[in-house]
Amino acid sequence: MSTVTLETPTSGKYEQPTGLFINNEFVESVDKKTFEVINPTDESVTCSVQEASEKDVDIAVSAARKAFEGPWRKETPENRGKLLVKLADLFEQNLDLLASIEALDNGKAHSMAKVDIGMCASTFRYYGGWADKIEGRVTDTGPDTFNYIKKEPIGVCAQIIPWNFPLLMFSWKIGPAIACGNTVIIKSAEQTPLGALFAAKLIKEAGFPPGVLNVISGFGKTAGAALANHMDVDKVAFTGSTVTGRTILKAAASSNLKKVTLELGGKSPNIVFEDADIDNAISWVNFGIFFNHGQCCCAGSRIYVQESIYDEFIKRFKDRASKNVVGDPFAKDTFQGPQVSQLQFDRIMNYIKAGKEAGATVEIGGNRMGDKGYFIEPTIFSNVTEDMQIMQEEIFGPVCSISKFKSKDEVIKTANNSTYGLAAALHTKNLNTAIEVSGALKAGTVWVNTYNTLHHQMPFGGYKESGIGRELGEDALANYSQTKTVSIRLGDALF
Ligand code: TXE
Repeated sequence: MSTVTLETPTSGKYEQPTGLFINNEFVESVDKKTFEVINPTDESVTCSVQEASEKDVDIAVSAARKAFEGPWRKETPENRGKLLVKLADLFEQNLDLLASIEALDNGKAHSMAKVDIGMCASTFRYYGGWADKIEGRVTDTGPDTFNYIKKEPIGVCAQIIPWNFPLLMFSWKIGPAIACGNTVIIKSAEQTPLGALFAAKLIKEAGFPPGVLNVISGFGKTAGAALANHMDVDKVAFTGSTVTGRTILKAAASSNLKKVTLELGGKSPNIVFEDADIDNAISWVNFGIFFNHGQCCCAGSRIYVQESIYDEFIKRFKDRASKNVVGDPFAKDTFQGPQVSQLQFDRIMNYIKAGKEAGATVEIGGNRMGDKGYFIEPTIFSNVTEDMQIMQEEIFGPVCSISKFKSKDEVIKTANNSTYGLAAALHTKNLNTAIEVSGALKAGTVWVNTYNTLHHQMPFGGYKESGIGRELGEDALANYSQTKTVSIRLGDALF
């Protein structure tokens, strides 16, 4: 039940599930409430999906609890791994369709969405491989005791994800949670529920037992808050804004002290030294800010260029960014599609206005594109000062600020002058500069002569107000397991 026939230019007609996926079934919400999904390219209504309320969250949590305390607990690690590998295979088999759904729902270029889906498959397969390699240890405290320390799952995990990489975030969350033996209720973002619902169909096809992975659509203030406040949820993982991250941390603190991991915003510096390969640097600076329409938590939105190459750099960067093809996500050459929603569009346009009013110079862009869909021109500001709003706050759109610096010490200080610490990058041919500056930057990821090149084997997460915990790589397993110490007394009674 609860499906609708949709059509995309790249994949033709397909059946899109619209229900809440609980206990391996697509069901209506208890209140039979739905909400509309808007296509950001033309602002039309794509379809309506079921909206989870607190009551639906309760049902999903009890399904996940029942599965966790029941058959899932007895499942072998090897079988958990096989299920994730099967899901990876199904993502690959449906790669084009899943990418089409992402392009329809989020507005991202179909060609880029295909890369996302490939990365989802890699993530599932990687964590499938980890499932039977999670090991404890034996610790010798003397002949009278035998001690072992083991890793156990945390239990029922709520996962709240954003709209900028709907399915990639889905895979980053689910992969390690399942590898470690937890059960999950994942809530997609209200702007982009379609990919997760289609993936739910694949979860069933892969053979996951009922209740292990539950997928719900709904709003943050209702379904999201219900998950964060729930007394029977053992852990909440969240990716989104720093403001909402704080709300979730407070909800955990005032309910059952559930474990919390947060992947939040950023205002990442991208530094170009005078000895950099300039063509290479321009490519990565352009990709660093304009990839995914600037809707990346790690977007390189503060660009610092050493003064001797500043004039040449800015001229060539403008030229490069002006060639980014903005338009229909389904067109072959499109690099940048529309922003995800009216709300995000308005927020970005307000930041552009604030930049202009503060006296920054618009080098290129600064306007809406067309009169339908949430398209914004790639925008570069120069003549900026550190105290400007556009230099301090996360814009989350195709907007960057560029300024010049004199020395290494000066740029390290300026780059670190942010409450965020998610990512940073530098471009140089000098190995000493690369190592020294990457050591000095206060960020969870530092890229050298590259940008936005994430990999499922490499941990990702924030310093400072950019988050708590790490996703991806082996590190993510720590977010989804807890340590049990077992001490067996072998000697005589002590007391
Ligand atoms: O984020 P929210 P929004 C940043 C970016 C963007 C801004 C606002 O700067 O402009 O956040 O975007 C759920 N309890 N990022 O409003 O509110 C919500 O339903 C529980 C950075 O979309 O953080 C959605 O599923 N959940 C970022 C998710 O949180 C709540 C990605 C994200 O929404 C909730 C997205 C609540 N009270 C935005 N309120 C990144 N780090 O990649 C909302 N949600």
